[in-house]
Amino acid sequence: MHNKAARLRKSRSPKADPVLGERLPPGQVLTERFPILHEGEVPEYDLANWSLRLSGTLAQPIELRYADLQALPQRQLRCDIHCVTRWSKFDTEWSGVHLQDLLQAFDIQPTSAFVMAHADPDYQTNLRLDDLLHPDSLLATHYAGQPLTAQHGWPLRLVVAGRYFWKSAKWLRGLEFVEQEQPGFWEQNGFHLHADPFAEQRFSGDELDIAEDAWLEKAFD
Ligand SMILES: Nc1nc2c(c(=O)[nH]1)N[C@H]1C(S)=C(S)[C@@H](COP(=O)(O)O)O[C@H]1N2
Ligand SMILES: [Mo]
Repeated sequence: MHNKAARLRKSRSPKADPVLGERLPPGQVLTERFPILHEGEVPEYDLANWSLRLSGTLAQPIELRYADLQALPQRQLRCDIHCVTRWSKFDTEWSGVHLQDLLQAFDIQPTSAFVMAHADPDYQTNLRLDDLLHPDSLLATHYAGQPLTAQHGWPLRLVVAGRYFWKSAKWLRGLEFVEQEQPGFWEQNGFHLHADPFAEQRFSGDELDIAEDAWLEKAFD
């Protein structure tokens, strides 16, 4: 059913761009547009009923409301994003909350090294806690100065700029702190557990090959 990894493997890798050099990870193509990619339908929310649940290896689970996030320091992040289907976009501008600020404000001390991000509709992705605490990661509520659009993850999404963009779960609903790393949705379907774009960690196997234009068939802003 989810043979995306198998399909992407089959195609050629674009050549490195001599001008963009080190900034564009190997095998990526730059786009000015903002592709929209996800499985399933865009969820609809009433913020009155929305919450973000932190659970797992914590002293106790906690449910945060949107207002709790708004009360935290609002941080900016300017970063490049890289999708495993080969598009990259430079200088994206997000704002929202750093996990570190959130943990501090609620006196949460995780005792385990991994996190499963839980998102709607039925989407999970595994991360290292260190990846989420990285300065290039954010719990984002805004893009380019505006609240996220529904399609890009309103009201809350992860941005984990140092990993392929499937790790940046849209419609984030929970962070589960776990002792053992478990594969999330795409990680169970042939994609790499850690997804470093500069190391070209696309697949859980070893070969790399993704159609350079497959992403152009998708929706854009
Ligand atoms: N909840 C959820 N988040 C998701 C996905 C998804 O299917 N569901 N797809 C991921 C993938 S593969 C990509 S490339 C990015 C796309 O984000 P964008 O639509 O804002 O470009 O969202 C990621 N986050
Ligand atoms: Mo993606």
